[in-house]
Amino acid sequence: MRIVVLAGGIGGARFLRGLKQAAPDADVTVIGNTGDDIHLFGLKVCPDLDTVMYTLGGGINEEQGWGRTDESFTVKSELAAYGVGPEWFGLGDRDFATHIVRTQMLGAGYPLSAVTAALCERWQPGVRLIPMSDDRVETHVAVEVDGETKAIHFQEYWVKLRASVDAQAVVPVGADRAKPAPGVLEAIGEADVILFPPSNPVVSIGTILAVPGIREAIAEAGVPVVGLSPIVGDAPVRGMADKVLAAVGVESTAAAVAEHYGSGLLDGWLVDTVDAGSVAGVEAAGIRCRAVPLMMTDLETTATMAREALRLAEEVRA
Ligand code: FO1
Repeated sequence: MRIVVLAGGIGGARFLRGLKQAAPDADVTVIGNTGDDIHLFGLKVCPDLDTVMYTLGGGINEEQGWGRTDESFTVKSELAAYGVGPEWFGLGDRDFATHIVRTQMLGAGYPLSAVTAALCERWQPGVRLIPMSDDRVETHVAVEVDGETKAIHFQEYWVKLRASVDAQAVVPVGADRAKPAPGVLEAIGEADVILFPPSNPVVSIGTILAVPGIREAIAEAGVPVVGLSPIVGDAPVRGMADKVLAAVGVESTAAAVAEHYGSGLLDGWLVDTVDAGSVAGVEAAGIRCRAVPLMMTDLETTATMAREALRLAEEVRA
């Protein structure tokens, strides 16, 4: 079975680990979000691609869900000694190696998709990880600080400000001119099922869908598209998705996220059992809906979630 998964960072990566457990023989292609990418110290950092690669490759810092395990921060502290920041973005020594290799290959003319494939040679994530685009896309957030509205990089909003101020707007800069990376549209066209894991619907999955051609390819793929709600009991399971949902006028409920994606895109939607009351409303919106446990507390629980998503896809296909 060929499965295509649109993935952001931590939630998407954790789900993928369960999916691999649930469908070990499946051919999984992950279309990764690159809107979180940031250029620091002359290096290109791809947080969501790295979180998927490290998580599935066994190198992730498990409790953080980002960065490497057994990390040290000698380079970061030496940079700080030179007064070179930013201090607020924690790049570890092991992680620096990934960004150096990536930036070196990009400098040599390799596209991001080829660089990602090369990095995955080491990590063997067990899925094909393709960035949504080889073109530069960076999510910026409009915030009001000291009475003036300004656009800041998503990482500054997310990590430095901890999303403590309201986002007036969230803009994936460059998305409108970006092209799907080689293999993205082909993977969607050949998929037997397409999954939206519990990633951030705005800055992760929304950014991938903002690349012209991707949303259309999914809508026209003619195969079941099933999503899992990142919102449980009116609150994001992790992260601050509610902050960016508000910026696009979507309330922080499992049903609202389904309707935000729309029945033109989604055929099925899994909500957590605490949101069982919203099943009827989602079904009324033309999206098949089931309530199952959605807290990814351990590998087996996550595998069960993935099985439920695949089961719903078969129900939809029937
Ligand atoms: N998130 C934080 O909350 N604090 C950090 O210092 C931080 C550093 C960092 C370094 C590399 C990397 O790949 C990710 C990092 N993240 C950090 C997570 C990152 O902001 C998020 O993973 C995504 O951008 C959101 O999905």
